[in-house]
Amino acid sequence: MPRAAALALLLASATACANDVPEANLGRGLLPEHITTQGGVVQSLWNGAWIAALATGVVVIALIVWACLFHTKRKAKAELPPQVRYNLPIEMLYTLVPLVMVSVFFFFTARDSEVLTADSKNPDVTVKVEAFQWSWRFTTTVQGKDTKPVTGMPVSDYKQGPQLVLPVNKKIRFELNSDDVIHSFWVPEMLFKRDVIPGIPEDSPGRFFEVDTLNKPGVYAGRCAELCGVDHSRMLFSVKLVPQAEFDQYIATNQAGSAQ
Ligand SMILES: [Cu+2]
Repeated sequence: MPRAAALALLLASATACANDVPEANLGRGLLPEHITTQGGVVQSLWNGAWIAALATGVVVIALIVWACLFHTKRKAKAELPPQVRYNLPIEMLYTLVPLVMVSVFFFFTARDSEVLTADSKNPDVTVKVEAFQWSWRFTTTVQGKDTKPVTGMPVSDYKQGPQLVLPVNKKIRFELNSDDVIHSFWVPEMLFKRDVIPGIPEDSPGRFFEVDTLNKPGVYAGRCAELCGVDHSRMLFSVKLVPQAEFDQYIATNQAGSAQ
């Protein structure tokens, strides 16, 4: 039964794809559970933005309903109601209120952007991320010592992609490099992604970002989030968060050779 076999294969591959989609619950505004301190900042900004947007929606809908119910043309009177023009208080109100709203959004966005792009200059672990068509190469540096680079190839399951091992409760710096086209480094559970753009200067803020990992050991899927060619969707990788002792052991057994 080739059709049944094909169907079984299709179902198997469908489930294989589904397992790298993080669980998104309504309580977190459909975002996955974050694994970095910075992810927590994004989560609060997201929640706040939704609360503000929903509150605005409630006020606007209430005003529309109020106008419909209490300000309709009376049947008995055929003429137009008094026409009001140049109502200064009203015009002030609908100029100032949106200005205040945009300013509030801007304030919180600017404040959080500062946190998300902060440069501590003394991370515990530095990861050189090299994006290429179509996978990733990760080189981890701890206390000035490099580990052997982990190089991947295009895969259809993130567990078969290159794996980046990182310790929990540590400050990690990602340095982004690309020699071909624009890619985007994205671990959904970090609630953050950053384009990897070829040719921008070494010390440019666009070349790196830092995260503080939380105590949430596990294996998390990562992907390229910028359409970069035919195998873009197969640029999958994983991040494995491990306790410090396990990380130390990983570093000890994967030390780059002295020839480097
Ligand atoms: Cu890519």
